Amino acid sequence: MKEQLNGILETAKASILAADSEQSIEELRVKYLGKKGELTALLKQMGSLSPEERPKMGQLVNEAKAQVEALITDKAKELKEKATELKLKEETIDITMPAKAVKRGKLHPLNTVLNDMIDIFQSMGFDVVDGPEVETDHYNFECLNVPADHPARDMQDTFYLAENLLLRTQTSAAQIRTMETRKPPIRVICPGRVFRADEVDATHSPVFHQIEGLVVDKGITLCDLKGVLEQFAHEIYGSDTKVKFRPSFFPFTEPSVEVDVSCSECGGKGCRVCKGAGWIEILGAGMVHPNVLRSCGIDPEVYSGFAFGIGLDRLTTTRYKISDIRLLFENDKRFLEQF
Ligand code: 2U9
Repeated sequence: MKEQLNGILETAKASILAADSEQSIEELRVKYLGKKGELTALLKQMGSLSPEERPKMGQLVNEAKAQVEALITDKAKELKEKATELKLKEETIDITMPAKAVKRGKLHPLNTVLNDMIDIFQSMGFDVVDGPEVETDHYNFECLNVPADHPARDMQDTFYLAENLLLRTQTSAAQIRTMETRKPPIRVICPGRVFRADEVDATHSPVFHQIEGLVVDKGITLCDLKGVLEQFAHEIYGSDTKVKFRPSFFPFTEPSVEVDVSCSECGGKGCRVCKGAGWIEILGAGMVHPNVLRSCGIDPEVYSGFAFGIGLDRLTTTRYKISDIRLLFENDKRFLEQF
C-alpha cells in the first residue's frame, strides 16, 4: 500500500505541476481528494491492514493528502493570477490612440442675428419676455384693438385650434400679458415664433420669427420711438445708414410708421437687393393705441407708449444675402455649415 501511495503521490505532483487551466486543477482536486478520489480510496482500504500498520499508514495517507491539497491550492492561485494578468493585458486601452474628433455645432443664423438684436435692446434697458405660442383670441386680437369683424384679421389668416384658440400671429400677446402683470415703466422685447396661413415661397413662410418691442411710461412720445429705432438701425447696419420713417397703419398703434434703411449693398443707388428702390423696409412701429393701453388696465390719459415689430427672418436673409427664406427652415447641413 505504501508503494501504491508513493505512486499516486508522484503522478499527482506531476499532473498538478503540468496543469494549465483553472478547470484542469479543479478536475485534479476531484481526482485525488474528492469523495471518490484516489487518496480517499486508499483510506477506505485501511481495513485490510494489521492494527499496528493502520495508524502509521493512516498518518502517511493524511500527510500525502495535505501535501496534494497544498500543491493544488498554490497552483490554483498561480493559474488564477495568470488568467487575471492575461485578461488585463487583453483589455488594455491604448491611450495613445487619437480620440474621435468632437463635432462642434454652431448657432443657426437666425439665432446669431437674434442674439445681436437682444444685445442692442438690452443695452438700451429692455428686458426679454417670452409667451405661449398657442394664444386665445382675446390676447392675440381683442386686446390689440382688432375686434372680430376687423379686416386686419383677414390679413393675418390664422391657424385656429378651437373657436377661441389659435397659433399666435404676432408676439404682441406676450407684451399684453406683461402690461397686465407689470406696472409702467415697461421696456420689453419679445422674440418668438409666429404663425400665419401664408403660401410658401422664397419670401414667405407660414412659420416665421418676430421681435416685438414695447415701451410704456409717462411722457413717452414719437421722439423716443425715433431715437430708439434709429439707434437700433445704426447698430445693425452701420452708423452712416440713413433711416426713413413713412406713415402707415396698424390697428394697435396710432400714429403708425414703417421704417426703411438705405440699402447697405448699393448705398441707396438701387440694386438687385433693394429691387431698385435704394431703401429696404425693416420694421413697423407706432404709438400704442389708447384702446390697447385701456384693455390692459393702463390709463392712456396718464401713460403713453410706443411699440415696434421686426421680422427676424427678413433681417437674417438680407444680412447674409440668403436668396430663399425656406433655406432657414430646412436644416440642410450644407447650408448651415456656411455660417
Ligand atoms: C403691443 C401693442 C402694439 C407691434 C407692432 C408692427 C407695428 C409691425 C410687423 C413687422 C414685420 C410684423 O413680422 S412682421 O411681418 N410688425 O409692423 N408691430 S407695431 O405693436 C404692438 C405690440 C405690442 C402691446
